[in-house]
Amino acid sequence: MNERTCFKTRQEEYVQAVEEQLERSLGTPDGKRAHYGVLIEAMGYSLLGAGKRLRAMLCLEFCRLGCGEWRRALPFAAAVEEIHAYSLIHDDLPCMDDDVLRRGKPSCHVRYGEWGALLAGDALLTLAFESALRDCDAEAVGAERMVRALRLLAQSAGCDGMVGGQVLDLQAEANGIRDGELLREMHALKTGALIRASCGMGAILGGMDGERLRGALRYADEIGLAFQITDDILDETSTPEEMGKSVGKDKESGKTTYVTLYGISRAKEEAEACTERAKAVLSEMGVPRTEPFLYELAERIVTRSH
Ligand code: GRG
Repeated sequence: MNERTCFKTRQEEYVQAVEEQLERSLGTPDGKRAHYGVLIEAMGYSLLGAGKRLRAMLCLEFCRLGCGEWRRALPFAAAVEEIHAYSLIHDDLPCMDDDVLRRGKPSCHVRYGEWGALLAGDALLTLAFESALRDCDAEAVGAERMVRALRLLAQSAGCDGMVGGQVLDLQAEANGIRDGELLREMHALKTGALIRASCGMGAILGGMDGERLRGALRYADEIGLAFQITDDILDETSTPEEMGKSVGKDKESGKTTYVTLYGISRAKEEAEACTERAKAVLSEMGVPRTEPFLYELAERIVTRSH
């Protein structure tokens, strides 16, 4: 098997397992939710069967590298995808980015109305913690690791992470960011924090500590930045059909991005430099080339078309 086939096989295995876990976590075994079924429908609409599952794959792969038992991390990988789905629903609301297209279909509020989308997002955020605690194999994982993993997730999703980054973004839109450092800080929080939590949780659940855990977090920071720079480039160069969401909005609204600050070719160079640094971190951590998944994932983040 060559590296490409190897990657695809593992990717498919991870994505399928995550989809199944997400369906389980939304499930209604006792049927008690019938009277508010529309809420569950809206949550499923935005959560299931779509998205690249990048964050989940990072969590599973770091756990596998740590202990070989990637299925242990499944409830946590699903949790990070649930939080990611909530953030996309809320980000699309008229009071935020006001977007009508997400993952190739009408945004949640277009389909279920504003309060439906707001509550579906709220419920996904809380479901993340409920389902991770409910579905995790506490004996195999160990209480201490569970707590450390979920603490990292909560910190990364909240005011010192994704939500804080969203606030910086909205303020920047009003005031206009002109500074590369501030742009970097905003993205490290808004997009980077959940990617950091994904890698960090996987590493913790897989038993990594000290230098190896720090390595997982450094890898996350590099690919997180590469991911965001690439998103800015694709916003200029791609189409709504390819991306499954509106494009060109940054330019239209005069928003400062890596592309407006540095131009496309320097932005590309910067994203590629992040990828190289991410791969160097893996080498330092002792991840052998015979385990190519995370090396290849880092590359795919900058060569992706959506
Ligand atoms: C509303 C609290 C709150 C936060 C919103 C993540 C976010 C913060 C907003 C999304 C805005 C955006 C498009 C950011 C660019 C990077 C990004 C998160 C893209 C979407 O992630 P992908 O490409 O999506 O991994 P899929 O659909 O593949 O899961």
